[in-house]
Amino acid sequence: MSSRLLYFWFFICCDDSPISYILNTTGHGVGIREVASKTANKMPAYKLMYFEGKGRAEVIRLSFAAAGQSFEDKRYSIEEWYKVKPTIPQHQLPCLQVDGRFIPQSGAIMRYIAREFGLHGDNNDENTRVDVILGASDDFLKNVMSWYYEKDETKKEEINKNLEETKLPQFFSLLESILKENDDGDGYFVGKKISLADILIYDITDQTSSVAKLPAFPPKLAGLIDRVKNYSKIKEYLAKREKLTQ
Ligand SMILES: N[C@@H](CCC(=O)N[C@@H](CS)C(=O)NCC(=O)O)C(=O)O
Repeated sequence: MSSRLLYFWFFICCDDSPISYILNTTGHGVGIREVASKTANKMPAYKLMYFEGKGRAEVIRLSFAAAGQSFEDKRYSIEEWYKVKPTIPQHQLPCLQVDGRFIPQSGAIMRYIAREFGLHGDNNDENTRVDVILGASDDFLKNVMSWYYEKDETKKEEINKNLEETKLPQFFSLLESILKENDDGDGYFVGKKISLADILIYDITDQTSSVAKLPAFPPKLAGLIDRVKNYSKIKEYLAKREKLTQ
């Protein structure tokens, strides 16, 4: 397997539980509100732990970038990882440390950051719209995951064909119709500003393009992808990230 694929993904949104927990080092749950109140008067120190590569961490890095929030971007080598793994809650990455407390699960982390920095919509309807897009993305990503984990080359090719000819066009057309419901598709997925939904869709199309030939974007989706890439803080981040393994 190429190193490009070794670090490929994934993702995402596996956290369907209604409550996300911040864990302390011994793994006990601590409610998000408790942490928020403890840190209300100062900006917490963020440390995102993952591997070299985009994978499940990139949407979180992009969200920090969009928010203009600095964070420590800790990238473990495989050797380093096996040394620290027993100390990390749930023994998987990504994991975010917020003032020393741990948040495991990429879905929980991305939502936590989005809520902290106004990237999860401004009211219940908008929060829900973001969640609908996260859910649809999760459904789509199952196809990519099945390709990723398939060992039989013939079956892998079939999955890839199905991805390129059916699943990707279906996903893009769904996104196009959701986009059109807001500002006639000429703005963002939700409300009047960028949100986690836009950032995630940009990241999924970017990462999927390294394993499948993407069909042409429908017009409104093409515009959205362009807006995200050119969102000034994201543009700045993208200009610096080419060192990442893809
Ligand atoms: N549901 C978890 C899955 C995390 C996961 O599978 N992480 C992989 C990397 S993408 C990992 O930590 N692999 C190393 C290991 O399990 O030792 C999430 O979304 O964060």
